[in-house]
Amino acid sequence: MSESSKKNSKPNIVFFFTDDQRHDTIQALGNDSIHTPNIDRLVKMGTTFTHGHIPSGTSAAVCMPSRAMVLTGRSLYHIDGAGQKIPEDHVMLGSALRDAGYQTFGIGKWHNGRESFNRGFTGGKDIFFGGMHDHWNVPVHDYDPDGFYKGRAPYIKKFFATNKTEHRRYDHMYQGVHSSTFIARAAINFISSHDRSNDKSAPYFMYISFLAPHDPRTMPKRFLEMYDINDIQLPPNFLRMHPFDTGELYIRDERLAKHPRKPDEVKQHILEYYAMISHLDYEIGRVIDALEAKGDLDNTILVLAGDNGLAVGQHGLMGKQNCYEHSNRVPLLFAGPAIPKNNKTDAHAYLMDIYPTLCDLVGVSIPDSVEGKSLVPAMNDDNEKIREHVFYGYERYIRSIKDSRYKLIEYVIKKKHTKSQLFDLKEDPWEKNNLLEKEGENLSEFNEEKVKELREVLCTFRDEWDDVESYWGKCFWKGFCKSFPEYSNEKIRKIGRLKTAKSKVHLYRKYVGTGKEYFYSWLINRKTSKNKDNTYTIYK
Ligand SMILES: [Ca+2]
Repeated sequence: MSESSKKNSKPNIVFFFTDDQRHDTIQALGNDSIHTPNIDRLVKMGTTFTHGHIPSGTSAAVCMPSRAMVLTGRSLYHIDGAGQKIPEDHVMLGSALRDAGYQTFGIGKWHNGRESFNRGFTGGKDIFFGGMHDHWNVPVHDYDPDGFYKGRAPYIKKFFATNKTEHRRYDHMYQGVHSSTFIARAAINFISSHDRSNDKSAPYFMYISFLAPHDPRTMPKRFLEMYDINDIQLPPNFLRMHPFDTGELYIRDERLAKHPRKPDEVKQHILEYYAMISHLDYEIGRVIDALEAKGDLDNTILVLAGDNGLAVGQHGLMGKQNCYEHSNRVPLLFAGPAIPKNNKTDAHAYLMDIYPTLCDLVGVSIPDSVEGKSLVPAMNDDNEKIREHVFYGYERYIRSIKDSRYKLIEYVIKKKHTKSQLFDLKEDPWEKNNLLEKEGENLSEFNEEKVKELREVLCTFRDEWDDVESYWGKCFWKGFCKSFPEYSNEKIRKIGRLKTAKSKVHLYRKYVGTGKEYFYSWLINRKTSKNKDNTYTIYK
């Protein structure tokens, strides 16, 4: 067999990556209120990881570290900063597949720095560099083989406040075409033009990164009309206000609905969220149909994953800046050759496992820089749980750990440990009853032991994942160990004042949503000094 025909025998890979889609927004997985016939089809075609997770995130823009973990297969504190860019020694999924003979093609949202895009992809279309946008006017780029993406075009950023036309970096825009539609269209065009019968033509890895269902929640009207507000139920853990400070109660996402939350307003948000997912589902269906029409479906591995969850009214929250299950569990499913059909597993998966899983499935060696684990053993064996515990860390405020049944969440606000929550997820999957609160000072022996056990495991993750090496970890663990010195170690005792970094974080938070936040969040991990004119000198 010649080298080229050997390469050609590998299956294609099509990766659907959705933005802010919670794990339970798929009808085939038990949500009767939502219409997702095409994702349901994927569920039947393959194996669903009902417990796919992100380990929360180091930025309020949780998407950014989450995507960096997917693209590099690395854990939360081993990506660069909060994932604003991807260093060259973190071999990206696209690069690994490209080196193994794949044609790699990227479409849609890219949240991890312009310079890394071409390291992963040999081609692409309609690339959006950024976090979120009005879905009907998305500034996008054609693929630039030189990787500069220099195109500039007129853009009115503040259309309420000024008639001034600015310029920003993009080269075209499909006014009035929804992001999910033009992203699916680019994928379909790629599929129909790709010819694998040609000897020079390789199998492809297509990364289809949607901007939906991230807000602003808009979609073609017919998808909105699928839903009746009277059929929408409030979640069982709906609260008008979150009962205590999480550190992020008033961040942008939390201001999408009024405080205190009103049931009718929350129901409307849920309806629009579902309608947007139904539209996304329709567009995913068009791509699957195109694969089928081309005769590629039987020789293609399909992946669907969401980059983070979303509260939408649960626990009195709207966003994803917390460590509850709704914000950190995501859809994760695989279909294709050698993947068991109509199969579900509750193995503890992270999104960083997708990378080694795909390598494993197509026989490509996993680069040393990858930390995730192949999920293939769990596809074929119900007893294989991949990992015993799942760790979550949100910014500098929250750390959490769960085993197959219990979950502990710890909060450090304003440098002090303020709260512990222990949930029995088997009896209380909606995380409503804090077992520690119910008992007050008189903890049952079991719960006392459980907290102790989970704290020990949390500290193991802290040390193995190098949480304390990050600015966020320094803040959290310094505060936590002030209350619980028994969990301190040499590194934590050595942490000095975090004053300089704090002022940078303050600036970061001040600029959230303006585009400058990425600069400040990048700055946080750099050794800098502040000058008199409020600029920074950066030493490395
Ligand atoms: Ca997201």
